[in-house]
Amino acid sequence: MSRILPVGVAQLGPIARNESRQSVVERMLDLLAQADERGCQLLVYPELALTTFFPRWYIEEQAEVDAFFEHSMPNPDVQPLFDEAARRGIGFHLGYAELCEEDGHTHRYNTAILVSPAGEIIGKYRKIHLPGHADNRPEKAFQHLEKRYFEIGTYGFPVWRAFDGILGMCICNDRRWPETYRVMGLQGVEMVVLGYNTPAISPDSPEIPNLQLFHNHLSMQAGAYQNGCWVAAAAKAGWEEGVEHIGGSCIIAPTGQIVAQALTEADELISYHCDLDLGKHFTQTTFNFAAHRRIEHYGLITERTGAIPPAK
Ligand code: CDV
Repeated sequence: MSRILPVGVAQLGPIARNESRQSVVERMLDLLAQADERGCQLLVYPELALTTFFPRWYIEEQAEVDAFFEHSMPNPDVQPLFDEAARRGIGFHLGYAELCEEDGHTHRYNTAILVSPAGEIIGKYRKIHLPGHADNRPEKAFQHLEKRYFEIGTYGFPVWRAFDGILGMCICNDRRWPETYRVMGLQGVEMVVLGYNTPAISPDSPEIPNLQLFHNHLSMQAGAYQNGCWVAAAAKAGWEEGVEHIGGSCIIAPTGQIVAQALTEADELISYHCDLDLGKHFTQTTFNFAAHRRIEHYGLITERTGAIPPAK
């Protein structure tokens, strides 16, 4: 019996600093209704989907920063999304800024959750590869202060049995690291869902212009192919508070091919009926890990963080 999972990716256009969560949730509900029309059972929303991408600003006042965080999930602003998705029987992935009390301390994470078609939180992931810097760099056209506002995720890269398959999550910059996919691949992941906010030009890592979209897809296509899994990725796109973000939201097959891709930099739904068994073609042949991996030669990957070239 084939396992076809109809998946939607809900790209969001820009969210202004003063746009309310209620307004954003309305936009998300509209995309949810479109996903329902297409028969989707799972809908993927972007990273930090409920607010503008606030890490671009150095903000002194902690209370002002905390206003961008969700203090519980679901909460009254997001409850309509949980209710409507459950009413329609659609599960979803949602990225948001999480503020929580654990071990008697306040913690802040860049978080994503996977919600079942019945509206229950199945899994939570906290971003591990936090890009940018923690110090104020006012000379930059805009900043990237994830290292200031978030702690490193605490869960590793777990996977969950859900949607009749094995699903995992990562967030934005995580998608550029092969380790992200491989750790999930070693748990038999069949689909990785993720959201991203990627500036078209980043002042911290200026690239040759026009390559951001290419590198976005290159990383995810490689991760999908090398681990025999699907990748469903939702961008927050377009000009947000003076910064242009790439779109390019996509669904990638275990073949490494992009099977659906957003055309705009606005709110847009893409979808595809994903055969969760397709990855077996790779995980039972070229990428049969048990047969072919040589872990006795991979020690440096966990022993060493930065590259150390041989002495001259
Ligand atoms: N939100 C992100 O993690 N963005 C990074 C940018 C800063 C390079 C990304 O990898 O897309």
